[in-house]
Amino acid sequence: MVSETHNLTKHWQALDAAHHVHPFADTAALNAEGVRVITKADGVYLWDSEGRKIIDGMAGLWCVQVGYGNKELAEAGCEALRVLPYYNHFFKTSNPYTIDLAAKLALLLPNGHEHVLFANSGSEANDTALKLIRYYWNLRGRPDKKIHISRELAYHGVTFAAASLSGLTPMHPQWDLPLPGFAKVPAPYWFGAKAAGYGDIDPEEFGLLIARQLEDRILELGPERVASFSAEPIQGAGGLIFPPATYWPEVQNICAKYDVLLHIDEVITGFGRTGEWFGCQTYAIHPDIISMAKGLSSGYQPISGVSLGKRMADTILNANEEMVHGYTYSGHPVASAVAVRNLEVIERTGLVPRVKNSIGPYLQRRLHETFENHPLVGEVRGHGLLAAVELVPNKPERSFFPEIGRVGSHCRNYCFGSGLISRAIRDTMVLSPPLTVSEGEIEEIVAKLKDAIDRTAHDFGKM
Ligand code: PXG
Repeated sequence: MVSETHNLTKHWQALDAAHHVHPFADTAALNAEGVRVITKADGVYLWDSEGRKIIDGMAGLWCVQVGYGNKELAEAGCEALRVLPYYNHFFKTSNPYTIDLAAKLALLLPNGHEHVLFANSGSEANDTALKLIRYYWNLRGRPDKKIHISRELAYHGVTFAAASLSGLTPMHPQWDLPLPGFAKVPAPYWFGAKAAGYGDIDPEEFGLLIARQLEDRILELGPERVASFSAEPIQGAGGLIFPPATYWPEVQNICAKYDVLLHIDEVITGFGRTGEWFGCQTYAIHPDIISMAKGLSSGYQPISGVSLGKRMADTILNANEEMVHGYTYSGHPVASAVAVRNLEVIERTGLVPRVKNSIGPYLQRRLHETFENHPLVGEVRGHGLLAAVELVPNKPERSFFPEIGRVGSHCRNYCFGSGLISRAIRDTMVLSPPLTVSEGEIEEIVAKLKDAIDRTAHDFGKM
């Protein structure tokens, strides 16, 4: 007998296939397979329309810091919906929710970042950041400084500018990107160094070498033409790339030497993910401009922001002319109210020190214990509640599988089948659970991932 839930799933799958276009999807293939319909969520768990319980090792898309089902955030949103469901900031107006959020962020942000502009997504934040960088150089009488440098394997979003800034090359050809004026330098991906021909270099030396390629690129392009360098403190969607300790200090020296603005994308690393409020604090980075999104509202509402360091704020905010930029929903009152409450919850419940001192180290230790000597695993790496398990054919060689992504997606399918969401980036299994995850839930995640990696190893003749 076909159950009622099953019929409902089929109904939703058919309607979804008929009318809904999915992001980052092969539509025909997805429709043939049928989507998974997620119907509710609580804590670190999701449920699908078949009633299956799934543990979310990715906090949605790296964003649900406080876990699902937080009633305080829901109440803050409901209250704002009742009191002030919408108003804008264009007509010389503001609202208490957005004012509170900007003031709260000014207290949390590093290095004198006291001013924030709001947008609705990480991509919009990065578009905004690049516009502000151009505006800054125009105001400073340096209109030739127009080239934006970023890194290979970077992910900064999908709008024209953010996709151009991104260094994941499959993101470009469908849309004739990157736009002119975008240049790339290599990522400090030490695990891939041997395969890329750098030999048996140690991480510290590799960090310096890669940083100095930024200098070479700036000199090649002409420092007088380079506006900015954009980077995530830790590269997220590019495969969780943790820079060697030597990398960031050298990059900062180079940016200062050639008067290149440093734009830091904290969309994944912000709001406690690395055990500090911002990844900049983890790596002692002093950015001129910061993009943030995701964990700002724990993903409960679409909201993002760009903060200005002193140098940019002093110039842009004293331009004595209208800054011709802003969105209908910049600083939306409901999203702002939810974000303020989210920051309060993160602070009150001590989630940031929890990631730094207890639950982050617990996740890292359990992954190392479980996978360090696994025949399919080349490296376990992580920081805070970000972790990656790199699947390789030969650990000492640090080489990759010939058909990149096949083993990873095979393993990812086993994870999904057993009720764990883990992301496969190329052949690297990635975890980024909610900051509220318990030790018991980490045990469940690790056990399910181990089962999936064991089965994958077996299928590919490694066990
Ligand atoms: N910067 C970074 C560092 C990101 O990770 C964006 C900007 C863009 O944000 P929006 O809100 O425009 O999506 C992101 C987004 C994945 C995945 O599968 C990662 C992201 C988005 C979608 C999927 O890892 N990161």
